[in-house]
Order: sequence, then structure tokens, then C-alpha cells
Amino acid sequence: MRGLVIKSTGSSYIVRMDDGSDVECHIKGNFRIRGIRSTNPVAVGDYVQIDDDWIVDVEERKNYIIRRSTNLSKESHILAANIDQVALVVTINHPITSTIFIDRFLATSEAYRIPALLIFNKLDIMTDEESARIDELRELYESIGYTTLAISAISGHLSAIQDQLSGKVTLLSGNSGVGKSTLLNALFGKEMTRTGKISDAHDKGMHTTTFSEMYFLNDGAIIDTPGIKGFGSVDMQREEVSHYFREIFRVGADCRFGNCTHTNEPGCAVQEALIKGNIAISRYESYLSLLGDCEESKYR
Ligand SMILES: Nc1nc2c(ncn2[C@@H]2O[C@H](COP(=O)(O)OP(=O)(O)OP(=O)(O)O)[C@@H](O)[C@H]2O)c(=O)[nH]1
Ligand SMILES: [Mg+2]
Ligand SMILES: [Zn+2]
Repeated sequence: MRGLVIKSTGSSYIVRMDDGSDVECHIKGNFRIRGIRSTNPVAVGDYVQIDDDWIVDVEERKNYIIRRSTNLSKESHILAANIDQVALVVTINHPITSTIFIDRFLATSEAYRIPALLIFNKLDIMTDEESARIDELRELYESIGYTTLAISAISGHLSAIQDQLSGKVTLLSGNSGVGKSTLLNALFGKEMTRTGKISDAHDKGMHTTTFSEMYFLNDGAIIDTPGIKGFGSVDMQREEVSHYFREIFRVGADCRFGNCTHTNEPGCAVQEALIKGNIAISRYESYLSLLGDCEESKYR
């Protein structure tokens, strides 16, 4: 019998069967999918075959997105499978989301060819300065080609975001405490899942959501996921990294050398664009940080 994995706790899975019923399933210890090394062989969004309450097969995925928790860890985790887009929820304060985190997330979504959307949340508590910074960041990411939204999940007015989610399966991700679950609840107009406070001492989330779960909304679906700290690089070749920074890739076509890494080569168009301010320093720093990971992994 066939069904869709809608919740994953790590040790068990809730599978929504084609007849609409939900079955709690397990996988046998030796269950593996060829070609992917990950801590979870089955993820939310997977279509599976079940036998009793055992998952016995996973259908080929349209796509999936993997995260490695840190650069050094060899373990990777499939965040979700068969998704139409990823939405990164960002707060520039309470808690702080770094641009490196944003860019690593975007680069990963590029690597897996999954469209990404940036949602700046908690507008209601941003100072004027912080709001100006949000405008700046939105302008930057829009200029690169990403869709961005600025919202307050607790104060409603979510029609712009509803338009973006309509008809699609969207994975919600971001640091702990940015308001992913709050946004989910707001979209449903009722409490679908728990939310948690930001710690007073550290101004960080407390990892309230611990499972990934898919929720069906009108003609689409939203997957709420546990907050993440870091975003290690996926396996990328050094030459590949610039492909995942759209504007660096575009400008890099004019470099003197075809294999330019945009670090210290003569005739580098990216360096020139940096000086002219046509490429943002923050983006270039994120690019360098991913490039650095590749160097590191070469010697592992
Ligand atoms: N002022 C304000 N607070 C918000 C907003 N959105 C969320 N919060 C608060 O931020 C805190 C964390 O929200 P959650 O929805 O639990 O955050 P999360 O991203 O799901 O966090 P994890 O599940 O830990 O990954 C809660 O106290 C929310 O009430 C917002 O738009 N404005
Ligand atoms: Mg949550
Ligand atoms: Zn170059």
C-alpha cells in the first residue's frame, strides 16, 4: 500500500495513506537507499510502500534537500523530499540570523535546484534601524533574483505570503526562534503546533519544534521543521561553489581565466565588481566561507 510520509520523529513515521488514513510506521534497521548517505533514509515528503506498519520501499524522489550540520561532520540529514520550494524564515534580530547562514542556505537550495524564498519576520519588533537593514537586505536578494517578503507572523496581513505558498509544497526552515511554527499557526488561524519563547539570556530560540511535519493548507502543503544552527556545505567541488551564487556566477563569465576562483587571479571580473560595489561584500564573504570548506574537506 502506498502513502506519503507526513511526519518523522526519527524513530517512527506517520504515513498518510492514499485512502486518507494515517498509519504509524517504522523502518527496519538495515533499510538503506542506494546512493545517499544520510542519518535518515526516509524523510517527510517521501512516497512510500508499506507492509503492515513497516516502510518497505521509497519511491524515486523528484528532489530532496540535504543538510550537513557542520562542515566537519560526515553525517547528513535529508530535510525533506519532493518539495516545490524552500522558505527561509529570517530575523535580523531576536534572534540574529547571519548573512552567512542565509547564503549557505541559498547556495544549498541552488545546488539542489529548489527555488528559495526569503521571509523576514518580526517586523513588529524591529527598530527603525533594523527595518532599514531589512529593506537593504531585501533589495540585495531581490536584485540577485530571489523573492523576499517582510512580515509579522503575529499580526496577520499574510496575504502576500499566502500567494507565494498557494498550490505548492513548501519547506519552512531557519534558526530556532525565528517564528516558523508561529507563522504556520497564523496561516491556519489556529494552533497546529507548539511555539516557544526566545531565551532572555541568549536572545535565541529554544528548539521547540523537534520533528518535521507536513500540514495541508488549501491546495498546498507546508513542512515545519526543527530550527537549525549551522549550515555545513553539501558536497561541492571547489569549481562548483560559484555556480551557487547567482550574481558571482554571472559576473564570473567575464573573468580572464575560465577556472578563476575569484580570489587572487589577475583579470578577475568578480574582484572588479566587488570594488565597484556591484557584488555585495557579505555575499562574497559567504562565497569564501564555502570555498574554504572545500579546501578543508580535500584534506580530510
Ligand atoms: N514579536 C513577534 N514575535 C514573534 C513573531 N513570530 C514569532 N514570534 C515569537 O518568537 C518566538 C519563537 O517562535 P516559534 O514559532 O516557536 O519559532 P520557531 O522558528 O518555530 O522555533 P523552533 O521550533 O525552535 O525552531 C515565540 O515567542 C513567538 O511568539 C512575530 O512576528 N513578532
Ligand atoms: Mg517551531
Ligand atoms: Zn574571477
